[in-house]
Amino acid sequence: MIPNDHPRYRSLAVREHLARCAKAGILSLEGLTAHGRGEAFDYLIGERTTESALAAERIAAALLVGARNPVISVNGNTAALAADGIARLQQVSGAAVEVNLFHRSEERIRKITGLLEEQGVRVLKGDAERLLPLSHDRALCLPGGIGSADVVLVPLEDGDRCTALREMGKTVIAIDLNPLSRTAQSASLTIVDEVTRALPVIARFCSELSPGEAAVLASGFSNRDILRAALQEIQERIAHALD
Ligand code: PTJ
Repeated sequence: MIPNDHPRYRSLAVREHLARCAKAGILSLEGLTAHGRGEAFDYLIGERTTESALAAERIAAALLVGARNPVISVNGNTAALAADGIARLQQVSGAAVEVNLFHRSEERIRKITGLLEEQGVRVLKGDAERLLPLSHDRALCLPGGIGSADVVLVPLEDGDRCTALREMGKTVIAIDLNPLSRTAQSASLTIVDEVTRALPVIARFCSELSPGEAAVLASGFSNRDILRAALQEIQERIAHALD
């Protein structure tokens, strides 16, 4: 039982929730360690949406609303933390949602799909095929989903799939608290923010942007500049940590 006056109440409650999701077979055990890495980077950005993240979230909305066939790829961590955020983003962006797992089993796919559907997400189903040039199971995806997507949103990605998707000509939007990760460096656009904070902001921009604004934003951004700004914000925070 976590006392709700504990200064780290939210963080502890999220950990407890994720531990329950791991016991229920939704989150992989490895997902717990991935969450810990994310928490460490979240400290470094001040556990808030930074200016550079906000700018990236606006561009992400522009890419999603301007896409022909946008797909949100959901893994165990994203489903456990943000099924409601995925539902809202699907509503406003019209994106399809596909479950894609590193530690893949049919049982986990079924459980994660159930969790998402409870929140109102329409989840793509069908026979996954090995469409990506990868030796692990993230290669498996649906021909009518990630297989034919032009824009793919990948919260908490694991690196090499991001590169594979880009080599297939797709625009990849990553949400990753670690601006130094291979995913962050190889995505078309990286949002350095916590997934539960990022998704509602992207959804809000999806409703607010005019088609003209979206077209301008989607065509003129540099991920290197966005990552540079994110690193700069971390450096400044560290420099002033003891002030
Ligand atoms: O559910 P599965 O089987 O597909 O497995 C999912 C995990 C997360 C285990 C898998 O994709 C993995 O191993 O990911 P990595 O390589 O650990 O990368 C996860 C990245 O997400 C790391 O850079 C973390 O810093 C970051 N991260 C962790 N939690 C969050 C996060 N980014 C945003 N929001 C978070 N809550």
